[in-house]
Amino acid sequence: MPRPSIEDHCIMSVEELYSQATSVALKQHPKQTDKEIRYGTAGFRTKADMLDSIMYRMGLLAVLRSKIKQGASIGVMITASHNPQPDNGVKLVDPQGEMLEAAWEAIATDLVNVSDAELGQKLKSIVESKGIQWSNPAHTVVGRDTRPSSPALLRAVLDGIAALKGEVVDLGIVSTPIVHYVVTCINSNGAYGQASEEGYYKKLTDAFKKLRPEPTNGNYQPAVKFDGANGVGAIMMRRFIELLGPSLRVEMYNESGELNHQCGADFVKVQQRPAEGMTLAPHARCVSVDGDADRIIYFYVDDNEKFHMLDGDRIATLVAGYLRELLEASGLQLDLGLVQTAYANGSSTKYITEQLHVPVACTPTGVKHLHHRAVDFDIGVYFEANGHGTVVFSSAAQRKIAEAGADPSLSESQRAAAGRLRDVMDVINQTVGDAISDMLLVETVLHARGWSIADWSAAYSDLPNRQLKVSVKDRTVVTTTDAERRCVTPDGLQAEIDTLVSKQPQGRAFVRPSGTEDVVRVYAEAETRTAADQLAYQVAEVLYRYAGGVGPKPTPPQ
Ligand code: G16
Repeated sequence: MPRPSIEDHCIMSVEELYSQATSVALKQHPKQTDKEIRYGTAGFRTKADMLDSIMYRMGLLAVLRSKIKQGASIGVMITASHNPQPDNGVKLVDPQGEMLEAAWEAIATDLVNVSDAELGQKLKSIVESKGIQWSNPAHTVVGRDTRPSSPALLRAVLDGIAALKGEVVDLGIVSTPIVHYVVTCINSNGAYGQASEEGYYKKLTDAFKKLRPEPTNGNYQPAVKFDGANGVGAIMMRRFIELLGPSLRVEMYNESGELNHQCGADFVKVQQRPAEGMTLAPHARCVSVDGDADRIIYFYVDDNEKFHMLDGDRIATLVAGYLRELLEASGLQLDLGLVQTAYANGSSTKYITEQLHVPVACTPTGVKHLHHRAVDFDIGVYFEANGHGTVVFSSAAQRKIAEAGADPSLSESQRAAAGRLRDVMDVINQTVGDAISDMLLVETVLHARGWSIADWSAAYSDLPNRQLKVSVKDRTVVTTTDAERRCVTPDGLQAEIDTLVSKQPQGRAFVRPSGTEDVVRVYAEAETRTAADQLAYQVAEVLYRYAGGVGPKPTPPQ
């Protein structure tokens, strides 16, 4: 539909806009199903052909969200990230680049589930109950991943924004972190950086190159093999390669096949093997990103072709250890903490607390939860084991770091450490987990330490672990507590899991419903590979029985 003009805005009353929103829904974006859909771990996600009306309504909601934030820009990202290519999804980004506020997730769920005929009434009730000032402007920033379904879904989002007369900046095909970055830049009037895709590339690469005038150091070699998951990460990396020049040589793989198919960060993490389509070489650093480039996993094969994975836990420990050293060297008294989820390998948590002496917090899955907890620290490092995470610095910490870099009362080495901390901050996309920013951060730390990937891997040994998925009739029958480490329902399931776990040395296992796929996830770790695989299978088997499994039953490990 045509974009609104200023005249339209003045002429149409609020009531007319509600009825226009309803009529566009009925004529162009009718509701496709009565099955309830919820705003999950990372927005709405399902098969792409079920999403048109949801996209339209999220366009409407983005306008209301911007109005309640006095016209601040709100991001809309069309992506299903790690999910298979036929899926798609949408998530909203709040003004400071953070995920949508939890209370509005419920509003979003309500809005997409009402009938078309009730849509105008629902919009009215949101506006009235939230006290939204209709006269406020509304600005949105929209991006999409490379899925074939994304252009049509974008049109639905734009129709939703237009129906309520919102303004839109369409970034085209970009990663999720770029949408978060641009939203933050616009709303900070440029204080966070230049509000464009090009501004993003430049900020990260300038900071990265500044931190390593010489590309080599000790065992560190400036070369990586990059698995782009056949998605937007590969497109972005091409631009990074031009700007990085010799400071980091990047060999590209998986640029244009089926998205996330046998490659990408989720495949490598869950399957515990290299992405397909890559030419491996002993000890070469390989990185895999996911479908919207907000997660990253490192891996390599050794001289015996044995696969080694360095996941989000490893990145978190590497980064937290380095930041702690810089803090000590600069004499800055800042509170550093690390946030993980139940998926964090038991060895990583032990290493962080016992060797690094950095406090650890645990939250439910979903970067929104980790981010929320991380901002309680002056410097909060948060990572999910699946490679999703970043570092956040409080405003006070940023100010103290900047001041220390120029404080004449400090020694030269203290000032240098504070200056380095300030430059490291610029490589980090603090707004959200960002695969490429995280990669540049890891490369910065490895370079500073003069480490090869094997040196990094030697810090501690992961407990063998296994993740499985179980399909059940209704995954909401599984509910959890204690940061998803224990399940509450179905009755009796946790007691069975406890019994199974108690039989395995260093055993740990949990189950939780996925917020992005129609499955219940199982995680198990134990002292040996065989024990971890066996425990995961046994837990999947009891889950299948207690939670109404459908389709093929879990099969014992070979
Ligand atoms: C999303 C979330 C992550 C979460 C992942 C899996 O990642 O942003 O925080 O770990 O889903 O969630 P679940 O286990 O609930 O399906 P992505 O990369 O797919 O957006």
